[in-house]
Amino acid sequence: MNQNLFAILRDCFPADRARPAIVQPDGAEISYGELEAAAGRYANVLRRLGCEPGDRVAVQVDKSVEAVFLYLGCAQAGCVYLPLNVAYTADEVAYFLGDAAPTLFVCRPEAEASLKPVADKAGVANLMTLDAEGEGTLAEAARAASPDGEIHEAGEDDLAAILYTSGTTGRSKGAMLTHGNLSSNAITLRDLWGFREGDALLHALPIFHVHGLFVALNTSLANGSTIFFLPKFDADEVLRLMPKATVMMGVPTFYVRLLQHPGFTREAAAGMRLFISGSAPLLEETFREFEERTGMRILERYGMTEVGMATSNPYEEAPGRERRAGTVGFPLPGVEVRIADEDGKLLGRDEIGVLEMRGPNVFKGYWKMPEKTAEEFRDDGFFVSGDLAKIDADGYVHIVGRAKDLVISGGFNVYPKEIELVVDDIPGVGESAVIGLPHPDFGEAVTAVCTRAPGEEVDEAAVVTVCKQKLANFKVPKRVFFVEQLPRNTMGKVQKAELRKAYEETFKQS
Ligand code: MLC
Ligand code: AMP
Repeated sequence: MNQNLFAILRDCFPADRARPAIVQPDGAEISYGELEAAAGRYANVLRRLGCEPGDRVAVQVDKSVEAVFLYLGCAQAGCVYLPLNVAYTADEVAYFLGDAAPTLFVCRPEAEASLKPVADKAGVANLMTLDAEGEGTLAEAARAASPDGEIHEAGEDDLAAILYTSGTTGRSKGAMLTHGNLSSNAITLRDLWGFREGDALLHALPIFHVHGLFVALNTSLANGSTIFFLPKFDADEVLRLMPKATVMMGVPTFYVRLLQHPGFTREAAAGMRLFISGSAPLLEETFREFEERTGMRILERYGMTEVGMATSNPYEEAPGRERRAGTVGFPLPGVEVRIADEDGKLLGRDEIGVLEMRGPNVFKGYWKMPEKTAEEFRDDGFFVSGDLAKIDADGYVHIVGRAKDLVISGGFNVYPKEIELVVDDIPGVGESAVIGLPHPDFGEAVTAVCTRAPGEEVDEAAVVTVCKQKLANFKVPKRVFFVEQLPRNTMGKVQKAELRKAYEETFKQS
């Protein structure tokens, strides 16, 4: 059987292809038949451009239904989809294109002039455009293409996507995800979360990361559900569409913002059967306030780029198996998780160590980084997540911290090392330490603490200005503090915990 992700999803589409697959904010509908035909057109355009199975297709575009067609067309043609956050700057994109060597790069029309030299330098053969309205040279070519064509015969282990994830060294790694990784996760989540006839997903996440692209889209498509597709999260828009939907997936910031909205009432949520949260820790107070307001418990799950989804609180609640605040639930069916110390020694109940995982969801390795890949896998195939966790007596997994130096802001990962390298380079800065501080909206806010080089007068505004030029906006420090000296331990290592403590009140609400 063809293990191509598109073939597997297509087998799950409703027999009645007139049913709506995607509904746009203005109510315009794309039926499952149209979705299938559009994926075929995009697959044919890719083939015509010389994209062979296994070739990378890098995509940095705004969220649009055409971007979904392109994603599905890519799978159909056996190409490797490589989505990039639209916030990434030309410097950042240059690295991804150079590393992944795509055959095609699709960008926003307004970015074409600045990215053309970047693409040329990386040796990318084709540059095409797609805008937020779904127009551009790629869309034009797709309209002229035939919808018919083969679905490339793929094995489970063949690559379907590469998603870059920053590293603690400051250098991004391309996580290679296979057709089998993506399809197995989609089917498992569809079944676990009780997807059913009549379900409609409220989709307000970006589609360049695991959460919005794979968890939200693939799971819904694997159920033949309707997707209400919003360009971004906007509480008013989400509330306008909520009566038509049954399921929502979001990062904790979505739920914090909904709870701040006076229109988010029990009645507003009455037609919904499930709210799912992930990508960052959901505060217990958000979980409780949500339950008080709506009578429903948010279902928190845990995952990461390299493994897709790995654990989930239960959908069907039963005594002793309810959705518990502050936990990420149980391993998904078919996924094994365990807690080990740094040397790989297994730890017992309630002991805190690093979470390790194994299963059909676990990625194939980092693109062109065999050594890095080997470092992060145990000999028996378990992937070492870098998240600190424990498993309690009832079997619930708790994420209690991170062994990796990572900040998660509004669901986006920021590796301090990457920001420190940029800040340290700014004339006048001596050295810097980047930390995450508690933030009421984003969960954590990126903050830089710096020293000045002797006799220099560099200030916060100067640091922010340079960061804005070089880094995606969500990575730019929300505050920059200057100190005489960074606190260090006897080994000379900067004591970030001490800095976090010293500045912990910075973003607290009054
Ligand atoms: C935007 N900004 C952010 C930010 N998003 N800053 C820090 N953290 C963020 N996440 C910047 C903006 O550029 C702007 O800066 C300023 O902050 C205020 O912007 P805003 O209007 O409030 O932001 P908004 O557009 O509303 O976006 C916030 C958000 C968005 C939370 C809705 O960031 C979002 O959709 N996040 C979801 C991330 C996600 O999908 N993660 C999944 C990763 S997958 P300025 O300077 O321009 O004013 C994964 C695996 C798993 O982790 O388990 O799921
Ligand atoms: P990413 O690399 O962008 O896929 O982010 C994955 C990281 O997000 C994980 O390694 C965790 O640190 C974090 N994460 C995802 N879901 C949760 C959750 N429910 N609770 C706590 N952390 C989470």
